[in-house]
Amino acid sequence: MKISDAYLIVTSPGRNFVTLKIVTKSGTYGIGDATLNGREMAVVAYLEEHVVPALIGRDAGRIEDIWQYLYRGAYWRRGPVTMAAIGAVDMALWDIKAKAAGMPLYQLLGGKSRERVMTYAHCTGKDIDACLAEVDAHLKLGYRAVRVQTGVPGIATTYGVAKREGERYEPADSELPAEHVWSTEKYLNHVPALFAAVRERFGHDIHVLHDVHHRLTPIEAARLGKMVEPYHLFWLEDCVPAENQQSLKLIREHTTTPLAIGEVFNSIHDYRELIENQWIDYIRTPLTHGGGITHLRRIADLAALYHIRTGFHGPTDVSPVCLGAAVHFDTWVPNFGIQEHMPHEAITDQVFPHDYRFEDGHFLVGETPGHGVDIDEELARQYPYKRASLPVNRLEDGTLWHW
Ligand code: CS2
Ligand code: MG
Repeated sequence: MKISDAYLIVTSPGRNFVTLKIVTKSGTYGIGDATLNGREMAVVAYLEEHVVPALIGRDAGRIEDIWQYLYRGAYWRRGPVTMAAIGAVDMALWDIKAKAAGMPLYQLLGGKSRERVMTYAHCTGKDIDACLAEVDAHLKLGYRAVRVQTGVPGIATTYGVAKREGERYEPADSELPAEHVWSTEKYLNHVPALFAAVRERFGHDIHVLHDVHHRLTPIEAARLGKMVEPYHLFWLEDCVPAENQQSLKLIREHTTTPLAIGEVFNSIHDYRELIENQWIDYIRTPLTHGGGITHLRRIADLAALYHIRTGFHGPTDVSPVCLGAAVHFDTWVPNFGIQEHMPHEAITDQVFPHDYRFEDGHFLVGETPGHGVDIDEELARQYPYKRASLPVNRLEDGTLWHW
């Protein structure tokens, strides 16, 4: 299974995606997602300049050795660009190995631990009523878990809420970062009423999630966690930036609201203190950004020792390739929690044909050998890359804040 070719496909069917294709001498190929939202071309350059030339001629079956070669061997370790590049290689190699074995990927990982993968949907609205209507619509689609976000009175733009009716809040559409305004005070005064309204209208049987997008200080996050305890969230996500892992200790000491973190993490070392001290409940890193299946498996196994479960990031900037591989991982991993599901646009799904299915609020894994996702390269060529940026965030006085 010698690697004879490897190349990048950059396409923008609705938004930018970077895909690595690795081809072996026998003709068997695998694909991996290398998309890093707003930094796509940095990963392309890393792969094309430093990784692809070193892959040619290697045995595609030596997944572990190639992972170590790209991680330890590189001297410059970790970071989102490096780990997304390694993640794409790893995903493509697991795809090749599973195809060569004639098995769907989940079989190679150890087989099914469950029949279906619970997902959560995004429900956002400019105000509480609009958000409740979204929850209603998603429950009718079969979802059992909903992430709720609303506009905050007095703030023009809020994370998770689209600018105009009928629009998605993602993708980032401006070439340079748009500027958003944030007020922690206004947000904290408003947000508990959202959860109260959801519980009052829909009762206590559904799972309710919320994303703070790193905007609070530890003591503010502790206050929020405590205030919303009566509404028993499934999780409170990214309530603080976690460069300082000890922040989560402070929050944990004040509240029983479950905490999820890690969509911007890329290494087991970003999690180590959080996991070993049981300061969190869910790990969020998607396969692409965390160095692929090989590395995420290690993080999930460490987490399992401490009753911590997976809740992988699955917004539209995680391509169907990563999502498809995640559905296999989720089907196997013993300490699965939930999978984020933000449906891709129809044209994205056409460029990336796949065999995972969505039914009744759950993903169902496919039986095609490999991870079950392919790329239509001819169609992909019709959607050229366009530079796009995520926004930045400022406080009302102009101070640059966390986005
Ligand atoms: C979000 C993402 O899905 C989530 O939880 O935090 O939409 C995030 O903003 C984007 O993936 C950034 O690339
Ligand atoms: Mg998030």
